[in-house]
Amino acid sequence: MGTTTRRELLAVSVGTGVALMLGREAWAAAAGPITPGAKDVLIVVDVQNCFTKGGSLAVPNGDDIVPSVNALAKAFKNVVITQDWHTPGHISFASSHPGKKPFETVQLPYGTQVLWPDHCVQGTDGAGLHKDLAIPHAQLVIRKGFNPKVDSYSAFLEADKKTPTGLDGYLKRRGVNRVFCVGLATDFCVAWTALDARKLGFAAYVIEDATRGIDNRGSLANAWKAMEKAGVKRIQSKDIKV
Ligand code: VGL
Ligand code: ZN
Repeated sequence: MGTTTRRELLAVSVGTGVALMLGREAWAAAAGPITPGAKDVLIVVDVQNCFTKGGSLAVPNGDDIVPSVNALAKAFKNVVITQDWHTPGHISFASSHPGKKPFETVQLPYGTQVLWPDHCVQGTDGAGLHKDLAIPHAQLVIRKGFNPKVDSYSAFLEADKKTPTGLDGYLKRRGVNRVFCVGLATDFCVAWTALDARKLGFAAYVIEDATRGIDNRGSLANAWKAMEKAGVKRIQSKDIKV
C-alpha cells in the first residue's frame, strides 16, 4: 500500500479508458433500435371503427396507422388491445347534455369533461376493432369507459383518476415494466394511457408515427408537453426492431 508505481498508474488509466469505451458502447447500443422482450408490452389503443374513416368521431388519417401497428405488434410477445366501450347515453356524449355541442366542455364531479359525438357504444359496429387490425396474438382486450357516469381515456384509470381498470395489476403480475403505446387518439386515450403508465411506475414510450391526434383546441401540443414532463419517451416505429 502507499506507493503506486508508474506501471500501476498506467494500468489504472488504461483500465479507465476501457471502461469509458465500454460505457460509450453500451450507450450507443441503448440509443439504437429497441428489441422488445418479455418485460415489454405494446398497448394498441382504440383502433376502432368510430375513430377511423366513416366513424362518428373519426380521427384525421386514423386509418393510416393500421399497417404499422400490425407490423409493430409482430415484434412484441405481449400485446394488449383497448376498446372505448360506452353505455348508450354515456356522460361523455354531448347528446347527454341538453344545449351542449360536441367539443364543448362541462364540469363533472371528477373535473372538466370534453363532450363528444356519440361513439363506441357497447356492442355496436362503431365500437368494433378496425377490420384490418391483425393481431391474433394479443393477450388481453381491455374495455374502458363502461361506467355510465365516468369517462375513461386511459387504459389504466378512469377519468376520476382513481378507479382502476385492472391493467396495472395484470401487467405487473406478468412482470411487465415497459409500456409502448400506439393507436388513437394521440392527444386523448394514447396520452392518458402513457401518462398513467408513468404514474404507476412503468417506463413509457409513445410511438408517434403509429398514432394520430384529434387536436381539439391545442390538445395535441398540450398532450406532448405533458408527456415530455412526465418522462414519456417520444419515439418512431423505426426505433423498434421489427
Ligand atoms: C377517445 C375521445 C373520446 C380516444 C375516446 O380514444 O382518444 N377520444 N373517447
Ligand atoms: Zn370515448
